[in-house]
Amino acid sequence: WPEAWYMLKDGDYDDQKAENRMSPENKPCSVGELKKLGIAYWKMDAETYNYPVKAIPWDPKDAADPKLMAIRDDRGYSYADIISVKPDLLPGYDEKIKAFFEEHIHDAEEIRYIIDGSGYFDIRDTHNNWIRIHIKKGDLMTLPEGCYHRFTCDTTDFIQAMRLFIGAPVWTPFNRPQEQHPSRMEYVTNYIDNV
Ligand code: KMT
Ligand code: NI
Repeated sequence: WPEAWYMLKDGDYDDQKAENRMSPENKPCSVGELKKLGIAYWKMDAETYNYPVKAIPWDPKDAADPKLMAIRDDRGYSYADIISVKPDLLPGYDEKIKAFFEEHIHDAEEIRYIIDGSGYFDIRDTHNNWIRIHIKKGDLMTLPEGCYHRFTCDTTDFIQAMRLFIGAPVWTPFNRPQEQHPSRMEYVTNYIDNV
């Protein structure tokens, strides 16, 4: 699992790409806590298998990695493409990085397999605190539908991720507040109220 920690409150840090750990003492977030919030994780072999970065959308049936194919079949993923987030690779980098960092939900699972680089996914715990998850090459992570989250590059300013999806991809973010959104209500029922 990736390293995760509770982060400083918004307004108490200047740089979204910094670790922004609690101080003076780091407050780690355990794998158990992440699982309770609905996060799923697989460690993948991103060294052996290479993916066609330019071919977008790319069909996950072309995956040579048997572990990836098993996850795809088990969870019904039928679409994949690759996004490169880097100032000179992603058109409109500054605006996109800003949009990724707006707190939002989706009406579907968010599935990211990091094939190169690293970055941070922040998710809310049950008390509305931010947990910062440092994902890097070889991490495949899913966030459930309706889970408030945001993304930023880290100080390396580079991440390349395979985005998987069930059916035709819809990446629409619904920015907070979304308390009446069916996906949010479902998430609250399953992961917040039930603890
Ligand atoms: C997202 O949904 O925030 C992204 O796709 C960001 C890049 S993937 C690590
Ligand atoms: Ni998202």
